[in-house]
Amino acid sequence: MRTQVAIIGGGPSGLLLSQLLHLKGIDTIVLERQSREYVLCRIRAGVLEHGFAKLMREARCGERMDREGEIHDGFIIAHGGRQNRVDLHKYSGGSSVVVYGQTELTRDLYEARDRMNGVVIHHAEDVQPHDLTSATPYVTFRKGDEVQRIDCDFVIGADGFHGISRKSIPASVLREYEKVYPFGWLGVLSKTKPVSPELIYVKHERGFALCSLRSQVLSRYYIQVPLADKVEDWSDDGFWAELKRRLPQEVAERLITGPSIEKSIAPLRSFVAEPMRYGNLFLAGDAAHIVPPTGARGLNSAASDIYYLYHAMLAHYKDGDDSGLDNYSAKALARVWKAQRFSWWMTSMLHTFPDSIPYDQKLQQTDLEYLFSSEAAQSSLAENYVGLPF
Ligand code: RFL
Ligand code: PHB
Repeated sequence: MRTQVAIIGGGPSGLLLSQLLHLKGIDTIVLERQSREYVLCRIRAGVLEHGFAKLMREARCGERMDREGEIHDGFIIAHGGRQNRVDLHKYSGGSSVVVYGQTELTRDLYEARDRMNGVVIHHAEDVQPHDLTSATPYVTFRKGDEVQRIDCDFVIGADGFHGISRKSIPASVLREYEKVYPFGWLGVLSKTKPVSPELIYVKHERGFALCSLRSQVLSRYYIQVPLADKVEDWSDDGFWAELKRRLPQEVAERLITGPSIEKSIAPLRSFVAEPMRYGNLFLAGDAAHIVPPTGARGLNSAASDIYYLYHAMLAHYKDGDDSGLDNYSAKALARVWKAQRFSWWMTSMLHTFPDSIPYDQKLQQTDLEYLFSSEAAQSSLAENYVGLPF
């Protein structure tokens, strides 16, 4: 097989790039290890920044998002018996975010790829890129008993944090920066009316909690749990009881509970791999960087990588201009590190750290007091939450 751009990973990053390039006449093949059903069962992000929504529309995948997604102009931070609203619209110069699930967005991308006869190969095992520093790279994979080969101009590593693309960059070239947090998030999805029309981030001494949503009939809640906890340790009743303990009383009183339709634990981690290019391999999304979900930046950072890559590929194929490809890593990383900083800050301010000393706790309180006493601080939060410009 031959294609112009071989994309490893059929998550949102890989599919979005494939779709955007296809619309400009650039040929791609996407290799995905899992089945489509498996990819669509992973419940992850819920908050999309404005720039991402725009990119979805450009990819002609924005119709359902615009119909069913909710525009949010603000969110609440509950702390120390108070509930403060962050007015995103006011403090970001009129911007907002879209609440629309990653699952739905990925489904829209798959459907668009189907409509255009895009090639997505599922159950691709043992995917391996080769000759990445040559002008003729290729990717091999096994489907059933048969080993196949795709010759290409470029390989895109969009295969998430546990993928193989990053690992094909030699250790002498790759630098990795990592911070592991001593807790995870236990998330529950339930077919219940959300407790609040806007997201509520809760700082509580028993641990962080988040009330989020997917629609007016589908709620998503999270609580901070110790790293050692297993999903099996948490019954639905146990989860709701703990969530209620952490919510402000009047919010807990109106919380509607129900059976969980999904329950999972995600450990919190910050990670960046540099550079994001090696020869003709380009990393994008979680393959190159991950953040703790507190700032809702993960998928949004993937989107800006895809935006830069898409334009770099266009310039290469249409104008013979390689400057975008040459600058890709530096440009993407500059924005990635800002998302890292913001996610680390939100995480540090809102979680309970098992090893914190009273001094640290005072600083956390002061951070929040300063935030809600300073318009400049709220502007900084809002500007980062709605997404820095691409
Ligand atoms: P993905 O989604 O991990 O997709 C990678 C795909 O590659 C496949 N793959 C392989 N394919 C072939 N060969 C191999 N060897 C392969 N290895 C892996 C995988 O099967 C998979 O299908 O990465 P991508 O596309 O870069 O997308 C990144 C996002 O998924 C991620 O950043 C977000 O979900 C993070 N995130 C959030 N981001 C936001 O912007 N806003 C949010 O509100 C938000 N909330 C969240 C989140 C992540 C969470 N978890 C579970 C970590 C909430 C949570 C709880
Ligand atoms: C979610 O709805 O899954 C969600 C929302 C905001 C976050 C993280 C996750 O910061």
